[in-house]
Amino acid sequence: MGFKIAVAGATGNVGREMLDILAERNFPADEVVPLASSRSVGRDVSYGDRTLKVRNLETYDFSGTDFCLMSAGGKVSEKWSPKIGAQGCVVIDNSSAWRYHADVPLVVPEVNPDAVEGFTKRNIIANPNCSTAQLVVALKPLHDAAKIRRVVVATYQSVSGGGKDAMDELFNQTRAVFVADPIENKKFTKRIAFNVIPHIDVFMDDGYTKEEWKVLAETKKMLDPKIKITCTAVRVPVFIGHAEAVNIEFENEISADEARDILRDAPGCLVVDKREDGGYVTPYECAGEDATFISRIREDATVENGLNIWIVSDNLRKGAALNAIQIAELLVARGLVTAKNQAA
Ligand code: 11C
Repeated sequence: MGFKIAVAGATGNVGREMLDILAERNFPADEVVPLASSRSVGRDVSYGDRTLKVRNLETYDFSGTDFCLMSAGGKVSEKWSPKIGAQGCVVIDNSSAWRYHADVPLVVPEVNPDAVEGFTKRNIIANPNCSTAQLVVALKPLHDAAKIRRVVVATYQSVSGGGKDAMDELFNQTRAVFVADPIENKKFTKRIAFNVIPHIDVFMDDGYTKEEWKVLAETKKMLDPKIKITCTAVRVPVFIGHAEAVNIEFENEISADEARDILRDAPGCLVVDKREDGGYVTPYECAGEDATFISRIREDATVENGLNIWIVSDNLRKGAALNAIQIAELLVARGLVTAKNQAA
């Protein structure tokens, strides 16, 4: 007998990806229940070759459900995740609501799998921000090999990170440019078509954006609080796939060739680094893929032990839905969650 798993926020970009990935990976589920706000109740969503009807998150009884994959935004998660957890259902939350709580594990299975053990306090495990997830998958094996001292990240983030409305805005503005219609900015503060915007999420008092702060705080929580890290997060007119240009300074010597070999063997990483025209991965090619792709690995001769790398991944998959499902798989593999209908 398998698990009963709810997907909250099932009509959103990440929720739909969660349903696809559950089916694709044959997650051992007897029942999958798509949930959303009352506005979306009754809508159809796909789960493999089946069509499921969306049910109401607010009236759903979680007591017989083993997992809730939550991708309904921070406010909904703040309100509902503790209630769902208290009903004995393990919440794997994709929002930023719980990531920074000391008693909530923040987990990327390739990076800090043992942290899942701490989920029982609240029955909540947090999924990182998409730009952090792909970053730590690549940094972890390099940190283990040569100890990272400092990281400087510039992100190039696709509009799907901002949800379906953001994708529609890029599409509509691009079309408007070609047919000479007026350009409307709703989701983004400036035009995104044929432009780049150095602003994701709200501004903080120190001049950084919350997106940049998340990369710092989450990398420290999952990888090592001693790592010095700074970030500039930029939105680019790409539908799916976040890219990152990353400069890394190490405590110990590490060559580009050594780094390439280490990353080739590292879980979740796929090195494509041919040093020729097209011998690297771009966001367009990573959409729909599970791997974190690493290209352009080269030494930075301006510091003692430095490397530059280029990281690309599908932000809706490794950055969100896939990571959440990998966490559920890890809990199952370690016997930390067993199916309620089996125990009965
Ligand atoms: C973006 N990274 O690309 C954001 C989306 O904290 O999970 C995810 C926000 C988060 O806009």
